[in-house]
Amino acid sequence: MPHDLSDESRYDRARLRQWARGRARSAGVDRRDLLRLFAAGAAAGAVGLGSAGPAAAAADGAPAAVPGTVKPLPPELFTIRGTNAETNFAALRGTGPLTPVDRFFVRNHTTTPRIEADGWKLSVWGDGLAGGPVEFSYDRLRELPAVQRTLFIECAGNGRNFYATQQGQPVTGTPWTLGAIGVARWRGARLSDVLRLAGVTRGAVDVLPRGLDDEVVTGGVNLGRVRRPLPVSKALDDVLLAYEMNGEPLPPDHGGPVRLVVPDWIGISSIKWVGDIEVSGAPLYSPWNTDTYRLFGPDYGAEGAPMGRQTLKSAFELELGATVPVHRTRLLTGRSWSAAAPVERVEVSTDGGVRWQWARLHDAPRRGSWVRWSLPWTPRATGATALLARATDATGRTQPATSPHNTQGYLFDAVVRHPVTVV
Ligand SMILES: Nc1nc2c(c(=O)[nH]1)N[C@H]1C(S)=C(S)[C@@H](COP(=O)(O)O)O[C@H]1N2
Ligand SMILES: [Mo]
Repeated sequence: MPHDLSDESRYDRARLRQWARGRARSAGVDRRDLLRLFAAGAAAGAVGLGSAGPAAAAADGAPAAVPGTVKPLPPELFTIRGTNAETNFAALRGTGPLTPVDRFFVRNHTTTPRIEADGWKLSVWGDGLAGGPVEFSYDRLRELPAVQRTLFIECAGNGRNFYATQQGQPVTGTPWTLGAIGVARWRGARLSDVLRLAGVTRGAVDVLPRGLDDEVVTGGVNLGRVRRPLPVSKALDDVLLAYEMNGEPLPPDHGGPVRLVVPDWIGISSIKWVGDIEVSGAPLYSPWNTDTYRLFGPDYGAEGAPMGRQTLKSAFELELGATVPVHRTRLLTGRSWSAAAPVERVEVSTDGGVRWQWARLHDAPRRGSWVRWSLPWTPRATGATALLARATDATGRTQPATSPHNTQGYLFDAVVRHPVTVV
C-alpha cells in the first residue's frame, strides 16, 4: 500500500527535518512565526488555531465567532460551535446512507465565500510542472472524464469532547461530539487528470491546494489562506476535484463551485473553494500540517506525529442524555465507519458495557462509507445508564476502551458511553 501511515510518517518526518533547516518553503507565512506557533503547539497544544471557538476569538480581542454559512442551521439539525456547525446524530434517524445537504456538518475556519462557477478558475503552478501555470475554467473541468464516489468527510477532531468528558484529559479545539462527519456522493474530475494536463513532472514531490476563503488570523499572526500539502503519490491516486454533492451542484458551504475530496484522509485535506494548486519539486509546509492537524503529547516526541487517515467510530442516532420510557420497546439505531476498511460488525451494550449483542447491519460493508445498524431495546429499570456501540472493521480492528491522548484531541476512536435516563 503506497499510502499507509508508516510510509506517510517516514515521508513527513524527512520533510519536517528539511523544513526546519530552511529548505522547505512555508508558502507565505514567515518562518519565525511558524516556528513560534509550532513550538507553542508542541509544548502545550495551546495554540488556538483551528479551534475558532468563542473563547479563542474573545482572547484575540475579536468578536465571538458565529457561523457565516449560507444554508440555515436550525437547532433540530445542528449544534453551533463557533464558526462551525455539528450535525445532530438524532437528525439522521430515518435518513438514507447519504447525509442530506441540509444536515451535513460545516467546518469553516472563517466564513463561506460566495463564488460563482462562471468566474471561477483553478490555477495550477509551480516548479514541479514542465511549463508555466495552467488554468482550468469550470467548464473545462466538467469536460474531463467524471468520476462519482460515495465517501465520508470527517473532521480530525470529531469526538474530541470525549477526551475530556470520558477520559478526563485536557484538549484544545472545537469540542465536537460525534457529528463532525458526513457521507455524500461526490462527482468531479480526477486531480490526477488535471495534474497531468498541467504537466506534472517526475520531480514533483508535494501539491498544495489553497482555498479562496478569507485569510486566517490567529493570535495576531496571519496564517494566510487555508491550505495543506499532500504528497504527489496521494494526489495522483484517488483525489477528486468535486463539483457535485448528492447530485446537486456543490453548495457554497461545502466548497462550491469546486473542492478537493481526499478519500480516507482527515477533513482538512479536502480543501473547499479551491482556487490554486502549487506543484512543487521541494517539500511544502503550511500551519495546517506543522502546528495543527498534527499529534502532540508525551507519546509523540518533540516533532509530534503526522496525520493522514481517519479512524474507526460509532454513534447512536439519539440525543446525548435522552430520556426514554421504561418497559417500552424502541429500536436503537446508529452508524459506524472506518477509514481503514469496511465496517463488518457492530456490537451494542444497553447496560453500560456489561453484556454485548450483535446489532443488525442495514448496509453492505463498504469502504469509505458507514453502515447503518439497529437493535431493539426494552429498558427494564428506571435510572441513568449508558448505551455503547463498538465496531470492528475488515482489518480486524475493534474500537478500544480508551484513545491515546494528544493535546489537540484528534483521532478519537474509543467506544463512547452514550448517557440516557430511563423514566
Ligand atoms: N478552504 C477551506 N477548506 C476547508 C476548510 C476551511 O475552513 N477552508 N475546513 C476544512 C476542514 S477542517 C474540514 S473538517 C472540512 C469540512 O468540510 P465541510 O464543511 O464540507 O463539512 O473542510 C476542510 N476544508
Ligand atoms: Mo476538520
